[in-house]
Amino acid sequence: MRVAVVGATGLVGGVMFEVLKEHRFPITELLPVASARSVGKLITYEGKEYPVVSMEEAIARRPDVAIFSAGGSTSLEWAPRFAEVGCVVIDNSSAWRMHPDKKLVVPEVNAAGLTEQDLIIANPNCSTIQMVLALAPLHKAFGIKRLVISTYQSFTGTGVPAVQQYEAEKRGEDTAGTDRPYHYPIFENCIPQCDVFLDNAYTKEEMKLVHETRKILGDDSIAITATAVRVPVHGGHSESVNVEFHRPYTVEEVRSLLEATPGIIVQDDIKNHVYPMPLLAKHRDEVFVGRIRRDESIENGLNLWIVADNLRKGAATNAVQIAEYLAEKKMIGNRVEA
Ligand code: 2RA
Repeated sequence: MRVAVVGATGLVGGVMFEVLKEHRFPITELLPVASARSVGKLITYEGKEYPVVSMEEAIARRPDVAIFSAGGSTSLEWAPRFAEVGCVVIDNSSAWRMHPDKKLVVPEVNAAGLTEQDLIIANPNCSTIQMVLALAPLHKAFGIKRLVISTYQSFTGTGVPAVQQYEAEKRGEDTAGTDRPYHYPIFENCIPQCDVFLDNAYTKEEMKLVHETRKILGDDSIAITATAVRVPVHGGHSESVNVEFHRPYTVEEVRSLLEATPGIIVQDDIKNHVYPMPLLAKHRDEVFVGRIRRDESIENGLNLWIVADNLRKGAATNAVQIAEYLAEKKMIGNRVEA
């Protein structure tokens, strides 16, 4: 399979190569793609060096699949041009997620809806992916009426600049006045702002959780409110999720449904201090769920604690799993070369 990785020199791009290798994705030709300033740089993949190429060069090679992690504006401009040559684009940016004609996919939840006509497929936001993977079976069983979400998001979600800000502050440097991504220090701090504020006083990150969750679960009636917080943590995003169901449930039913869900690992044994933490989720592809308990303050209420590596299942792994699904269904990689 001829595979393009667009945004090859970014944080997610680097993890993408790790995941492709670990999953033994069938690559016959690898096309690392990045901005003009990176063209010619060498990317090592499975012991072989590949030069970073331009968008135009990658398109000319007519890849079977292109996995984008290059930001929304780049994806809006270039994803259609890859699609024009029959390449399936899996895009990590927010550019196409809410587009009415584009599918927003967490493979374990809704890959079955994909068809050969889907040439641009949107990867959901990291904090959405880990949450809907856990909520999908519960929504099916008990019907979700309302969600109250608090996220604790790794600074790695903001990419290399945020890692550089964190590391500088950890060394004791004052980053005030530098071109840092956050308004305030992130080291030994929590910042209640992920992305920019909108007119409704929520951030883009918080509204992604609202809109994307409804689209993936296929239910616009779900009432959702969210607070997204940036935290000085490396290994992943954590989420406290309060759920109100339409129908009665038992904690045992919830635990069984989660344990039966591919991609979910239940870590829930409070007597032995067993619960999910970014420390344990880092470099893992799974979503970890714990602190499963009834919310006694409302009827049919449930509290969950959900943790995942935001660069893996929150981005690279989910995208590779979409590509694996497409390959398995022979929706990519079956092109006869002219
Ligand atoms: C973040 N989910 O964590 C966003 C983008 N990766 O900043």
